[in-house]
Amino acid sequence: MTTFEVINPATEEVVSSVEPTSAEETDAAIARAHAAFPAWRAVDPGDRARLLRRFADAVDADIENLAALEVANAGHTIGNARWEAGNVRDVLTYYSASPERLSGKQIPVPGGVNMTFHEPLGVVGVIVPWNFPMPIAGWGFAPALAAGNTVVLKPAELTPLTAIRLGELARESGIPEDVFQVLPGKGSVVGQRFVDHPAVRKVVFTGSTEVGKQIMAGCAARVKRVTLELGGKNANIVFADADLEKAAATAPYGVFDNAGQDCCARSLILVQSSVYEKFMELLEPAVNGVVVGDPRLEVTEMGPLISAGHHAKVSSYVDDAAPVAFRGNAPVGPGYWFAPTVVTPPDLRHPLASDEIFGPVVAVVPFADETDAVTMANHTEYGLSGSIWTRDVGRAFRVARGVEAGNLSVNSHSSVRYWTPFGGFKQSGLGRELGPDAVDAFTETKNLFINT
Ligand code: TAP
Repeated sequence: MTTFEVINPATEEVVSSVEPTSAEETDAAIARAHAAFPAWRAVDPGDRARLLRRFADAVDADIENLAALEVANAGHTIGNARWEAGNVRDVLTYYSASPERLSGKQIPVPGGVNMTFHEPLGVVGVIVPWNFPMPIAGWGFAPALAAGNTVVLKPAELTPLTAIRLGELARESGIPEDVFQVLPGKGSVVGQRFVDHPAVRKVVFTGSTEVGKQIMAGCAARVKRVTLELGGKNANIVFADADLEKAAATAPYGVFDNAGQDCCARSLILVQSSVYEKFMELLEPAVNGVVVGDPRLEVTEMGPLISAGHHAKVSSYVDDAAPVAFRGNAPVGPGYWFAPTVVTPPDLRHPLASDEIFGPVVAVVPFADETDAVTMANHTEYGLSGSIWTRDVGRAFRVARGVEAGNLSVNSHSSVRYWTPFGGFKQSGLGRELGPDAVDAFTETKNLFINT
């Protein structure tokens, strides 16, 4: 089978070539994972916990190497790539506590004793996109393995290198080869087999809403469990009473981080009309200050877009007719560079205000009052995350309760903390990853009654 080339998006050079997994090889890997399941679920909880901690330690010892791979493969800045590898370590460590805490309940019933068990599902298929190849993989495989499932993992075709390395590190840590397998290849081949193969009991998918819908439909045909993390068009709501300097200084990092290729990117800034002009004055130097360039350099804050195709898609939004307010800087020459761009569409029906562009393009739109802000933030069918900037605590709570999104932050742009649940409302997905309850998504509750 012909290999596919892995391209460095900052240089357009070939980094490596990878052999894609065929449909037959995928089926064989799923069969091995299915055969490995009884022994893996029978591993003593303490031993399974120790194996996951060893895996976490191996990731920790390999952080510089994993980060360098991600810089070369995905164009992530070295600072971000180190954080991403560290996140896999932390998520593995966090869920290494789970095998010893998978306790059920004893429920009082008449006539006997009743207890519940949390049983693993079997083979779990994890399908990962190219925007955060390491963390998104870890959010799926760590709780799945902790609960006693075996895992087949498909990285995105554009970014397979860190997933392949994580597979090696798992084996070096003593996780049996068939318990955690990494299968690079096409979504339409490998990913589709995860959906269609009856031995795969659950699919965890992160990616576009369009493919997510296909996966959900395919899983429905087999009543297969599914977790979906899909797109977002997230509002950053700035009220007149906010610390405007701070809101404007941090707004670029809420959307341009990872070159805007982030389902949590705050790509719609809603600003109360009374401070709109002031906010725009403050935003311009902040956007100009974003350091875009060689992702290997410690000072760099934003790298390139992932591919030529994606560059063309993002560029199509910023044509000559686009209402561009101002743009930051970007290198010229080889690499899929795109300057941070601020646009001012006339209303929320404009594609710049409603589409998930998944690039460094942010729309700024004024609003009148609190009710207006909530209505505007909810105009989209997405509902993943968002920010609220205000000094009024009551308003912060009212608006946070009113916005239909899974992850909100007040006076901050952060969405992901591995201790807390992450996921979307509406078409942003189904189910939650991370946090104390994520392991539940990888188990079935069994009820047992004993007649006494
Ligand atoms: P998708 O096509 O959704 O790809 C995501 C993952 O699903 C990849 O591993 C892909 O494999 C796989 N896949 C594709 N078709 C599949 C199928 N029929 N069955 C099973 N798996 C399949 O996303 P993309 O093309 O990379 O990006 C397109 C747009 O999606 C972006 O512009 C952005 O708007 C959105 N996106 C959102 C997210 C998040 S975090 N929500 C992440 C990435 C992209 P291949 O690599 O072989 O295609």
